[in-house]
Amino acid sequence: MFKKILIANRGEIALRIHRACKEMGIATVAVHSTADAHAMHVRMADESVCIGPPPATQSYLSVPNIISACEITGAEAIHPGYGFLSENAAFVQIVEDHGLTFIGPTSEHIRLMGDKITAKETMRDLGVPCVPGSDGGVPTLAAAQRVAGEVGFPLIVKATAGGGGRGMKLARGPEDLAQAFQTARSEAKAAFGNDEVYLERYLGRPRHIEIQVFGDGKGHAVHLGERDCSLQRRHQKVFEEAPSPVIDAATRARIGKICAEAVARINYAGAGTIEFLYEDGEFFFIEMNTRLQVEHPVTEAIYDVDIVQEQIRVAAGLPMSFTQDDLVPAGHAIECRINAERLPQFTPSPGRIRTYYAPGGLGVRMDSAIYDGYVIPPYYDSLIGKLIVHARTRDLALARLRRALSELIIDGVDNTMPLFHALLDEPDLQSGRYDIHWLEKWLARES
Ligand code: MV4
Repeated sequence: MFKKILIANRGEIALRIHRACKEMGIATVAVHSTADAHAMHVRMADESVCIGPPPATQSYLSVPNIISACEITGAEAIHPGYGFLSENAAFVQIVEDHGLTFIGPTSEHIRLMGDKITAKETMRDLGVPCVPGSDGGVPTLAAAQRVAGEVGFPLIVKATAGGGGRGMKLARGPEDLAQAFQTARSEAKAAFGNDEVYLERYLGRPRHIEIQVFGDGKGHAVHLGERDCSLQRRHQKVFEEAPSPVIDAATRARIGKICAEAVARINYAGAGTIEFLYEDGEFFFIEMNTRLQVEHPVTEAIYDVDIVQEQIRVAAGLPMSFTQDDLVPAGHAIECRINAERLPQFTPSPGRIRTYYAPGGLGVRMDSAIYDGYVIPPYYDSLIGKLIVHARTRDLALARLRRALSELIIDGVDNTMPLFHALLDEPDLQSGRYDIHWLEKWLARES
């Protein structure tokens, strides 16, 4: 096992990784920008290294500075968390070239899934159900029109190098296709330096359901069920739950087995998430994420596993600590993302926290790195905490969430707590009847 791990991230996830390391008897190295000198992850870590000025490009994304921090401290492995360098195949290559271990999948798997066309082809060939659409890239408008003739409308044009909602254009009918195709291409070129696009049938009212998978890199893999992440605003998740209100045990076992077998076949290592759109009882693969996800705690709650500790084990060459038969979900978990943002526009609201009080009690988990007097810097994303509740049933989890939210105090900066109080009063949320467009429509009505 590793003796020392460098955590190449900040905020709540840096602290989350530190906690996993400590329970495993592993020393931690925090890295930080000058803006994060007083951050909790820096204070908790066994050692810390300042890696640059506030802009992430010069600190949390600086590969030479992070590699140097490993060499200075003798850290043997790097945990990237989410965002930043977590899905950067070139970084993984450099880490390995320096004799260090990247805690995550291989650079080849990251590259494969980063290209959305090769990801989809790979998944299709492995038996994972995909959205009907073009066979690979669509180079010309004439080719797009041919695909449209086969697949029908509405269609969505997606950038091969995109993902997470970036570089998508909808064509509702034939009259929209030329514009959608050209705009998607030029936006993809500008955003990613790659103008390749592909076409898919547009699903009108799906849910976003993702399957957590975990592989040992040696042909064994398991699934840890699904998360329902349909409640999103501008492609940012807001509220996630597991299990999904619309997935039963038989359906979970069926799609889970397909996903686990797929990642086993490619010798995938570590945690991964296979994203689906789910409509009318059918799953359609859209993307695979090769990182630890923000919302992993809801899966941890119902499966009683520590996903970060498992990532570290597998990166160290140890076998997984469970088999599929060991993984039996219990109860229901919900996560609310608390952002330092001012409603109703979700305007970033950095500044000093005057009072912070974290809720507690049975089935309540607060993942946050804030504290009384902490100053939220303006340079990074606005996530300041995740409130996760777990209870025996969905109704009990909702009641527990309401109770925990009422205990949570964050004074000094505007934040998204009031959104969750309001959402909990909505019958559609209480009944679990929502799709990927529900939240945006509700927000438009409320404001
Ligand atoms: C789609 C779609 C409808 N049909 N693909 C947006 C993020 C990216 N991961 C995939 N996205 C979508 N792909 C087809 N064929 C609708 C969306 C989409 C969406 C997906 C998940 C969660 C929220 C969303 C909000 C708008 C659009």
